[in-house]
Amino acid sequence: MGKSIRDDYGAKNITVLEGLEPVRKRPGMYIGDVGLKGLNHLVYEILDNSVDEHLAGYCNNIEVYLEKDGSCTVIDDGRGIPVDLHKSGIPALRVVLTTLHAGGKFDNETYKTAGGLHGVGSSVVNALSSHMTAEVSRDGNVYRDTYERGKPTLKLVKNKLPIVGKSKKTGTKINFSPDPEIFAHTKFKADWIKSRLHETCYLNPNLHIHFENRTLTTPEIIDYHEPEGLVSFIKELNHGKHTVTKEIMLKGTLDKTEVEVAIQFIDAFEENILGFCNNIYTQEGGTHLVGFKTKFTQLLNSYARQLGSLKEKDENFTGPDTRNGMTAIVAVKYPDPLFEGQTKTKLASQDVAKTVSTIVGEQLTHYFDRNVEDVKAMISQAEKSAKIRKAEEKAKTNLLSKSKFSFDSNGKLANCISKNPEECEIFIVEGDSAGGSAKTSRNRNTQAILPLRGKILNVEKASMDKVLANAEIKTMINTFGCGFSEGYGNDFDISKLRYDKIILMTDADVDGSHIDTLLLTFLYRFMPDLINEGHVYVSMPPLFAAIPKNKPEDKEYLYDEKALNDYRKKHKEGSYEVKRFKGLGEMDPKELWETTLNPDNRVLKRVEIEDARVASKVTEMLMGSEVSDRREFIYEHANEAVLDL
Ligand code: 0RA
Repeated sequence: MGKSIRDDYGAKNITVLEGLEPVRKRPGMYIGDVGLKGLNHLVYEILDNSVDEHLAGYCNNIEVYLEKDGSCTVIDDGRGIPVDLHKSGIPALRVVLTTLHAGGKFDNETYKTAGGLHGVGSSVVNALSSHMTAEVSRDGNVYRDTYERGKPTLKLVKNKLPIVGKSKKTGTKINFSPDPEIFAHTKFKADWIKSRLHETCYLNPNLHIHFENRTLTTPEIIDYHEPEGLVSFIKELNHGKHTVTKEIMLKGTLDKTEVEVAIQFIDAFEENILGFCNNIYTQEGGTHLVGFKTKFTQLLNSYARQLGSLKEKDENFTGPDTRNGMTAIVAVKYPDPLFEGQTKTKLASQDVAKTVSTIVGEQLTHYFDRNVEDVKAMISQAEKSAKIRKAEEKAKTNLLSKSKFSFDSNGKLANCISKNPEECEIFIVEGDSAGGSAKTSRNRNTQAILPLRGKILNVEKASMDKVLANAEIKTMINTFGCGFSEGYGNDFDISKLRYDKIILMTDADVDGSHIDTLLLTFLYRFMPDLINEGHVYVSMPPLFAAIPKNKPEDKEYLYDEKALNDYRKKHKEGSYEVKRFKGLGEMDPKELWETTLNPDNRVLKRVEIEDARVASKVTEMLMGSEVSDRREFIYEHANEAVLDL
């Protein structure tokens, strides 16, 4: 197999054949999970192939349709996936879509900067789709192939794909329907997809993406195109915030690595840095961010000394100090990236750190020398941070030294006997009365109960020392065992987590949801990895029990109105009694065990965060001090809760 770039790329460069059975057997291995996140991932996999074709210089327009029938269509105007015969005697298109690792991307020269993660993309999507249709326009013809659950459904005549039309253009069109045998829910999350498309356009200023959500009664149509690239991205991220510097753009290429950085400071105590490698969002960060942060801290400290803001006796600003109020995007394009971490979204290539650091060092020095007022604004942000950091370090030392001796001082926690985190669960229960029932009926060996009295503090609105002084929050931090990370310093260590599942157990009413939201806000801000790594659940207690009058032991628990209606249809009116649970407190210990605690019957919702950036924005919007957008958001999303049965 040649390594040179050839225009007649054809079928020769596509090798390595493996069937798709492993994908259906263990879908999680290939797309992360089979929840909403994995489902949307299917779209990204297909999209990324078209974006790679853009990176290779051949495609400028992509169309994405969420179809009425629940399928998704992605169309691009690239060269079209090759259709000529592969050495196995099968058309290349079919090889690409039915075998793992095929796709031509392992040939580095062909796709100079293809994302390392997404090499297996379209065949994985095919395997997990009940139906897929691929149409390729090439050489004047339109070719088609169709599949069910990854298996071709068309019989080839003389090893050739059917020609279903003529076209002067080239390109690829893929339509697929996620398989309900694999995915519990098959409705794509339009908001996530839209934000991904927008982001893709910010990162690729020459790309146009046309989006239509045809599942709506009035289809939503959006054309994404961001010719100004990262500058516009930064402006969007900081939209509505009080900015204190200009948008700063740094750009350069070194050792085959293309680096682009955008920075702007706002007057707020937050840091928002997004990293990308080859268009892939690196959720877990990595070497590109390390290189950027290290150099930035070093430079700002050196200017602070030059300008006299730091005196000889003063300590340097810490890294987090220098990033107080920073919004930044660090995007690298790099031929052969290495990823690691829990979700393989941490860039590990060592030389990237140095490259980014060199380019940022050169260009930021140039910028700082010419924009002293921006440097001063950054230093003032760092000074505010340093001041608060020192106050909070004190508050934290107090908390930690006290807590060692006064573990759960008010004695509300009923811990479990087992010390093996893998089998332990903790229920955070609303109200002392439900807490009492739960303590009686739980499995003492593996289930811990922590009752909460009243509402917990909204951490989004409170200052750090208030948060750390809050009794419920202190108890949670101490009980979970893994510390926390927030703003300054990071004591969080997930390996110390004492429970595999943290289950929020609140009433199925507005107050209950509010408590859930407050708790989730706390967990999201202080222990985000508990959510990222799937340890946080919300329990779903039933709303009703239907009790047959002549056979009360056949009692059925019904989790929502629909289940009650279904029950009513199936049973004679008057033959049963319906009991409505107004809250957990109304259940006796036996009922609570059967419906909410017993792992064999209970229904849990796993809390997932597809996209930390969206989540952070939403948390801020819902829980912060700004009231305006909240009501609209709540109405818009009220029906979107997803059950993880
Ligand atoms: C392999 C080789 C060539 C193009 C592609 C793959 C290709 C794949 C996808 C997936 C979605 N859209 C795509 N567009 C192109 C090059 C073929 C040639 O040399 O003409």
